[in-house]
Amino acid sequence: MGNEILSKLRHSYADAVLSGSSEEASRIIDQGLAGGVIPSKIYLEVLMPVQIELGAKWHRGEISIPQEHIATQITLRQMARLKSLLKTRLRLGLKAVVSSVEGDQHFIGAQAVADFLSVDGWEVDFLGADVPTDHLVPYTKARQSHLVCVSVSLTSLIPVAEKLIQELKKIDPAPKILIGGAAFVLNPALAEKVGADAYTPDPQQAVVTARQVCGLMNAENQLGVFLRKLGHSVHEYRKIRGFSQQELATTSDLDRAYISAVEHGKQNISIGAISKLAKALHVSIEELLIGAEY
Ligand code: B12
Repeated sequence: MGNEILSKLRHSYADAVLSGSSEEASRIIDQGLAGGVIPSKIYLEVLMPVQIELGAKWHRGEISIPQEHIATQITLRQMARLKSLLKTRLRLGLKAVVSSVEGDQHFIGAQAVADFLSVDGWEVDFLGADVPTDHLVPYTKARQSHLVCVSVSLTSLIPVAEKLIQELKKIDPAPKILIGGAAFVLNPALAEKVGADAYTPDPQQAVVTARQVCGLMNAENQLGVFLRKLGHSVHEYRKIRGFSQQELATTSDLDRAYISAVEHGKQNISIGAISKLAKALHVSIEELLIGAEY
């Protein structure tokens, strides 16, 4: 039943964008949403395949360039709209650069990856199509990005992607590299050859793989990240309240050295101690913890 709805949506959405009707396209997406199809499913299983089919029609000479361009613009607006309906997760405190390789004009797939990473809590710089290697590398370095997602649609540009990855790996500390795009869809083994840390065929898998390659799924690392954020939160609230570490220690009945270790993210703090700190800082435990996530 779910597949039937999606298939109907794909057909009517394709007709709408091919006739150049933005209003009709919007109405069909509304229909899907009203029928209970979740926005990420419409994004990935309606907009993406229709975009690929549309482009294929253009490549086969079945539709004109203006028709393809209008349809693409309509879909880009719907992508933005559906993205805004997806609930953004807590921020991860990690940065990602998403870009098409130099010489590649295709950028819709990269846009989709950027959208899904952003919804998953990454701070994303989406650079779009055809970004020169000798600009992309210094940019990534200056931004201290943890991840670079490279989109390659043209097989002829695989050597360019390989060179780009070599240059990105020279950055200290080197970002993790995720690769994807039409050039690899038929031959995923090529992705390993270019030296990327991982390849995934679609944006939904990309967000999981991005977390894996950046070590976020590692329990010990997660605890370390959480403790650093909690320490930052305690530090911020202490400053707002105008307390010294000693004053906070006295009010919360904890040791000053303990407070210092908490603020530096070095203390595997107990819930009891979090409760004492929250009380002394006149915030709820939730506020202290939510503060820790941002
Ligand atoms: C539309 C289109 C164009 C448009 C692009 C406009 C635009 N705004 O992007 C225009 C007209 C510019 C174009 C031009 C050309 N194109 Co073209 N194009 C397409 C087409 C039909 C659709 C591309 C698209 O938008 N797909 C929609 C997105 C959503 O799909 P996607 O890019 O595959 O992305 C998905 C995944 O791959 C993944 N993904 C993408 N990037 C990344 C990155 C990461 C990190 C991850 C994890 C995942 C990921 O996520 C997406 C969603 O699932 C494809 C066919 C196809 N099957 O894709 C050909 C295609 C890519 N084009 C092709 C060719 C040959 C060309 C031209 C050389 C044609 C020509 N002779 O001029 C030029 C090259 C221009 C250039 N220098 O880049 C070939 C490439 C063949 C190859 N393997 O080398 C393809 C595959 C068509 C074909 N079967 O021959 N094209």
